[in-house]
Amino acid sequence: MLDPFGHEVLEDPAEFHATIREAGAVVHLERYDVYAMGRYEHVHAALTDWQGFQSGAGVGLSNFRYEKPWRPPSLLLEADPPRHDAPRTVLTRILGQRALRRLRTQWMDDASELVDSVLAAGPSFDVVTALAAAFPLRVFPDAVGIPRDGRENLLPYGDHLFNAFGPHNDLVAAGAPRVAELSAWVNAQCARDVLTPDGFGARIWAAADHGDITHEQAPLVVRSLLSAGVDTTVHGLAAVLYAFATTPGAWQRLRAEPALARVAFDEAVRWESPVQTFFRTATTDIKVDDTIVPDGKKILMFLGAANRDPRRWPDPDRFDLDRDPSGHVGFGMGIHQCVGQHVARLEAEALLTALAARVSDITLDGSPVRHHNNTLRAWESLPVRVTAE
Ligand code: OVV
Repeated sequence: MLDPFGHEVLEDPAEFHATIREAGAVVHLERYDVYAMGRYEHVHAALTDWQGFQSGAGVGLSNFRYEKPWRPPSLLLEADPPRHDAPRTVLTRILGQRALRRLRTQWMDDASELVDSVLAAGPSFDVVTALAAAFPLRVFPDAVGIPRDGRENLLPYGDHLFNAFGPHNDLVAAGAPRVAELSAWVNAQCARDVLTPDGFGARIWAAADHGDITHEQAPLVVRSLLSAGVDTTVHGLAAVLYAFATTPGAWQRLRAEPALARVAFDEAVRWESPVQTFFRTATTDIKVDDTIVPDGKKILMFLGAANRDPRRWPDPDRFDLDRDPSGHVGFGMGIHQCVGQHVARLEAEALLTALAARVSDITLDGSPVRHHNNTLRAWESLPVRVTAE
């Protein structure tokens, strides 16, 4: 069978995903001695069963029962209840919809300003660098409260982190030379005295003062924001812009009904699944259909395959603004479901709203180029041409 982390599959995983789904509810991948799931029903069930399918042994290929993690494990992503729960409760509050209301006006203005400056430079541009990367990098680090210096490290750090959930292939090797430098920079941004007094970071430290988490936990919770909050939103925004640039009629539909921006983003997260995979680890011998997954074995969850499972989604390969995408597993499912999803949706809403107000058409203007990553479905460049009003 093909390598799920090989360049052929990373370039276009559709066929491989279909093979995994057709092979059964769960299949053994000999190459890595792991199990794999690609059907919506079983991926959803496993993600919801945190007792049977744990995260505490790591959500990458590396099994923390036997291998030392490359960085101190995340207190959220790579932890199980009860240790997982206090940090999760803190971030749920800090990143919740109510807490984000104070950012909304500013982010809408920032998006308008960014779109204006991009359009001023001409109708053709790379939408990845000009918008999908530029917008999160403009608003998110400020919202966390880190200093300006060194922000160019955020995307390379995230790129390596998401590669590191996969096997030690060429992608991981290519990132290795900068790991120490990038990690040192990210870790330094988590200290209380470098964070602004009113951002997400400061609120995490305040939660420690309040006794909700310990002061030892606070910097690692800040690290989760810097780890999970940048590359994911960049490629989520790239996904929705790609969807609009390649789906006839979709942009006109959004222009007529700008309130569709949020559901469009969720449909793009389903359709493209910017986070393609995470692993779980069996906590006991677990029967899935007729197969026993032995205790301690890793299970590779194909979120991207589940999100296009024809057993669950009619015409799954179609980006469809008339579909209800809720229930997709692009943000995960269960107790680990993306705690930052409201931040991501607000970024998307701001950017799409600003763009829809000024642009009457968006089409591809050249060949898009994929960026290969062991976990992320990403774009290197997406040349577009727009009609500005
Ligand atoms: C969802 C996610 C991805 C990467 C890192 C983390 C979380 C983290 O908590 O560090």
